[in-house]
Amino acid sequence: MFENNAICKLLKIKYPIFQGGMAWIGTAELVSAVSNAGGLGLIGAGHMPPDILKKEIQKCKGWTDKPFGVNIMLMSPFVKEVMQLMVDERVPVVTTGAGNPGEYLPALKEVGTKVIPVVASVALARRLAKGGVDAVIAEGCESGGHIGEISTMPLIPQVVDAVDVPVIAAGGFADSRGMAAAFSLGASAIQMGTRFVLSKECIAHENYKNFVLKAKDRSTVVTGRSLGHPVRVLANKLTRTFHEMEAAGATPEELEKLGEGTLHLATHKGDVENGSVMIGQISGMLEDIKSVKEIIDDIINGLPQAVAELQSKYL
Ligand code: TUI
Repeated sequence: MFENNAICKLLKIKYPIFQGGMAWIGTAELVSAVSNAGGLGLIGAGHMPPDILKKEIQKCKGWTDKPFGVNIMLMSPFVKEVMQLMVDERVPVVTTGAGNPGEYLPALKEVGTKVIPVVASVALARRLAKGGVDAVIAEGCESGGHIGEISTMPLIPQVVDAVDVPVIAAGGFADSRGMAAAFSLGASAIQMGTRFVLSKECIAHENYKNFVLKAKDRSTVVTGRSLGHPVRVLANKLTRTFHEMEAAGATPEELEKLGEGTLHLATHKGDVENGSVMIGQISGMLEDIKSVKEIIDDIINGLPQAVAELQSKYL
């Protein structure tokens, strides 16, 4: 299985499943569990300072002998030092969010690190593929956290047609049916964040997990469109205040200030009313907390049935 899968071959992993690199909760506990289960775990570096990130990398190296990666937010104030750390630590895979990692490519390639940016548009996918990245993650706006404006279904085939590197599909995936759909759109792998939040190994506060378990199909909202950086979160007191202030003509500075520190408040303090509960739209489908290994095994084991059901619709 997956012997000819472009992503499994490129990264030397068993299954073409990435764990989205989530800030604060994409820690060594989750990352090593995903890599040990045959997928690719990714530390969510967010705005983490390099000394803390280094400790997280060292934990991963101790807890798994499989490939893992780091997801780097290009807007982080520490981005230059963090990229140097990737080189020094010979991290196998770097994924990037919110920008163009082009200037860091030569140094990373030099040490054999695979560079895989997250893109939310065809134009950026094309530009980065020409610039020499190893693959691209095309992320639809069904995802949680910072998002683009195009949903997964139209984004994936357009990116697949535009680039000649493998494509990982992200945004709305959580089961075997989704994986079969990603393959049929031309992607070689899926990335999941939301599904792995509801895992035993994820260190998110239990209030966060319980709030996500209660989510229905329409429970998420998008804040920050007027600021030019849309963010998908579960609707709560914070999002209602945000939208009221926005409608009342609050300045971008006032709105930015409202969001400061709110992700940590939700993930670690468990304040799911005043905190930012970033999660994808597929949360509405999820009803259980499983181990990472169960999550991955269930998707892989369910794949033949999902494909058989596809065929039953037309054969
Ligand atoms: O990065 C994400 N999602 C994230 S990062 C994050 S961390 C955070 N921490 C504290 C407060 C707020 C956030 C939470 N969620 N996804 C990857 C992603 N990248 N989605 C969209 C993009 C993107 C957007 C614009 C990539 C490139 C880009 O380039 C601009 C352009 O010119 O097209």
